[in-house]
Amino acid sequence: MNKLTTLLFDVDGTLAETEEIHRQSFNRSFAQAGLDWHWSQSMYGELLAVTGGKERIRHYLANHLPAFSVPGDLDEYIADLHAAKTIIYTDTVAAGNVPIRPGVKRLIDEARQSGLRLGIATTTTPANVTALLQHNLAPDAESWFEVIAAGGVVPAKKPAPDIYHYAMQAMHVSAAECLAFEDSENGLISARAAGLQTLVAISEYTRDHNFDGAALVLDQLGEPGSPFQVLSGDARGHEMVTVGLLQQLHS
Ligand code: XBP
Ligand code: MG
Repeated sequence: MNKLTTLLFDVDGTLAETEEIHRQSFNRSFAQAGLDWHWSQSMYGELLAVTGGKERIRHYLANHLPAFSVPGDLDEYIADLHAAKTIIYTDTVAAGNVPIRPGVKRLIDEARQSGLRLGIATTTTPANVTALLQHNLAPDAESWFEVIAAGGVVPAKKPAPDIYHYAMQAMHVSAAECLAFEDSENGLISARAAGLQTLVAISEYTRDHNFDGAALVLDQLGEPGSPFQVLSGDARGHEMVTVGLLQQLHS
């Protein structure tokens, strides 16, 4: 029986409720570019089915604005818009007002103290991860993670398993000794396809996602005095996600 040695974390929706900040950053970048595009929360909830900001803009153009004539090269146009969005996003997050989700810091501290190894596997742009970790978790938080696998380092984004394979290869670990943390259906599919047992904590934009195959589905990771709610699976009598619960889940 493989011992649990490694925890792999998604970022958006898992470490913090960042998708709403992404949505607002997209809209501000559109306005900045003189475009009258606007992604409402319900529209954004639908567009989240496409992972990756550039891919999401491309999908929006193809499916919602087929008549829009792009000035010049489409790839360049999307990349420029996305680069502007990323600056707006990282500036917003670097202000340090993005609360890390309940239980995340507590669990990461406990995991580090108990010698578990940590990695990140996310679709979002690396600069976004740096801004979130440094300004909202701890100035040295990036160093807590042996690998930060993010964005375009792999050919295919979630729900493809590539980013999780990349993270495990970089850490020289097998899926059997890992446990993944996700918030979305695409993320769960990606982790499962990489052979990973996965704990889901639903987020603002993923309440109605399908989480079949998750080891445990919760509303949050829980804090002392603020127990999690089990949405599916067996939490073995625990009220917050601890290393002890993870080891029980893993075995
Ligand atoms: C979620 C995503 C990302 C973000 C936007 O990432 O799909 O694309 O929505 O970030 P995660 P970018 O895997 O962490 O849940 O614009 O940088 O792509
Ligand atoms: Mg996510």
